[in-house]
Amino acid sequence: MLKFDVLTIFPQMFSGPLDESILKRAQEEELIEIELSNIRDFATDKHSQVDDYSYGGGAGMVMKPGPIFRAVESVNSKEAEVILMSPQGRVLEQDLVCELAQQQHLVLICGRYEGVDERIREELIDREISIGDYVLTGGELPAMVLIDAVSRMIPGVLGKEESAVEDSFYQGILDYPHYTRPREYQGLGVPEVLLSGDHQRIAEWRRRAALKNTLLNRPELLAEAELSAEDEEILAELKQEFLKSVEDGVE
Ligand code: 4HQ
Repeated sequence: MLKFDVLTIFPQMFSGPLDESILKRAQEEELIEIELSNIRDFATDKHSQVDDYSYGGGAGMVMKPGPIFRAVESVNSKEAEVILMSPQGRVLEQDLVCELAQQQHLVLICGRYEGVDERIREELIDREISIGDYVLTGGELPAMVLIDAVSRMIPGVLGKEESAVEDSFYQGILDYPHYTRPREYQGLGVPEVLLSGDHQRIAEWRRRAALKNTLLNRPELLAEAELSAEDEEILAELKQEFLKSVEDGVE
């Protein structure tokens, strides 16, 4: 069981995305637990203030240390990893997702405004994670993205039909194309091999298609991917085919 504690001033944002489909079932089956705490509940003044002006001036509002320190203390757990969602963090990729899925307790802090008081970072945060190089209005959507990606790596969360072993990035390459019924749609067919029932040939076609997809769309992934000697051969062939098609002026 992996517990997520989420600290946010907008806990209502989380109902919806986490309460449908796979994550709903994962919570019902107690494979994961998601507890939302409102940082505002840990404010002590009569206006329940959670932000204040930036020292130095002119830089917008900053989240005050007090409410967040007390919110973290309230979920206190010695083994918990305390994570701040922030564009300054390590970018979330599948290897980090798998590492987080090994943990027992993750505390996710969602900042708003210009960010959090630096003393929160110095004293409370074990790691900072970004979901990508763009600026959002708060850490709530990043926390939901992290919870979704991490939860689906926990054994039992995905059924065998949707197993994580098969999907994109599992071996560091992109997915192969998928087809379903009808067999012909608006004159467009399905590759014959997929209808053949020959599982060996189907597996070979899919591997080749996944490698081609990666070579054409995200070639930089291939340097880090887990590739077999056979994969390397297929890639060499695909590059040859590509060079030939350029010479012939096809692409
Ligand atoms: N923000 N990945 C600013 C992000 C972000 C991201 C979160 C915006 C925190 C204060 N977080 N706040 N990208 O853009 O994680």
